[in-house]
Amino acid sequence: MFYHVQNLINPIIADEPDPSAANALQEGLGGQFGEMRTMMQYLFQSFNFRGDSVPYHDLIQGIGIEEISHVELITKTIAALLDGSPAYQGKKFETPGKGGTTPMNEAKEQMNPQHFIVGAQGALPVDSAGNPWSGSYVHCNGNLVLDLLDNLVLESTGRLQKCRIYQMSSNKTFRATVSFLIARDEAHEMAFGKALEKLGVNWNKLLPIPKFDSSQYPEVKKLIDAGVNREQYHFRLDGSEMARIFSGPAPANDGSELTTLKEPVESYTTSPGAERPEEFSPGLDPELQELADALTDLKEKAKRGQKPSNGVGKKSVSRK
Ligand code: MN3
Repeated sequence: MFYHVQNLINPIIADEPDPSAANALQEGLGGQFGEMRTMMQYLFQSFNFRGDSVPYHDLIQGIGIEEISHVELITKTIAALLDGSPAYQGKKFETPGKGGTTPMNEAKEQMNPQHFIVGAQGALPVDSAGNPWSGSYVHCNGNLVLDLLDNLVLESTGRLQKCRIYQMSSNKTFRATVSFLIARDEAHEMAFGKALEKLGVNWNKLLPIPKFDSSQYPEVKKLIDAGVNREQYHFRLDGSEMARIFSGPAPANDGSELTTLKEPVESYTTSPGAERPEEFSPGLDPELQELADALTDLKEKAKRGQKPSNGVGKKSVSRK
């Protein structure tokens, strides 16, 4: 079973809305090599795991759990890039719409109008061409060696695609998330590479693990310098054997070392999106809002000048 903390694994940096960048990022979420696949692939492999090779199980499942946080991060990043974009009057979208009879005029010009018609300015479980995510992307072969090889290809291809996506926009919201995911993909390449190394693969004599030098991207370099691409979290409260694999020299053969940690050193607060009246979202009229507020102690405590408690979901129905 699983628990969660209502924090993000990496901060979302504020910048202007950029719906085209949001759409490019959909490939990293719902594409064939995106975060939804890595999450489902590693979770299915760990849930179907056979035999008693606990360190391999713990490695695959620990990474699978991290991938849930990546799906969360990239989803919220896409939403942040979309949020408010139809009414945005900054330098990129100087078109009519704001305050007129067509407040969502800009939406129909975007790469994927479903972001506005279906998703209320939020992320969708689709790729950058709008194809729905498919369970057939998930490879769970029931064979440890084959699964590890498949996972290494998945992480390498995912990182390659994100290195391409990085170059599509200089938007800070976009680049912060893409850069973090690039650094973490590299850690996961090391994890599956190391697991295969423990089963006898000698990367020096076989093939190098694919190298796409992302250290040329300043945001990625900062993370690499901090060692983010050489650590892995196991998230297991009852003791993990992941460190029996993820430790010692990295299979990149660059002199770096791998470190297993219980969880990421830092996590970052997140807040729900603003209301979007043009999307009828969340769509609570005053009567319904009152009922929703009755479930929270926010307004009551605000009246009494007390700090509201930190309950998850409470903020989402509050109005100032
Ligand atoms: Mn990932």
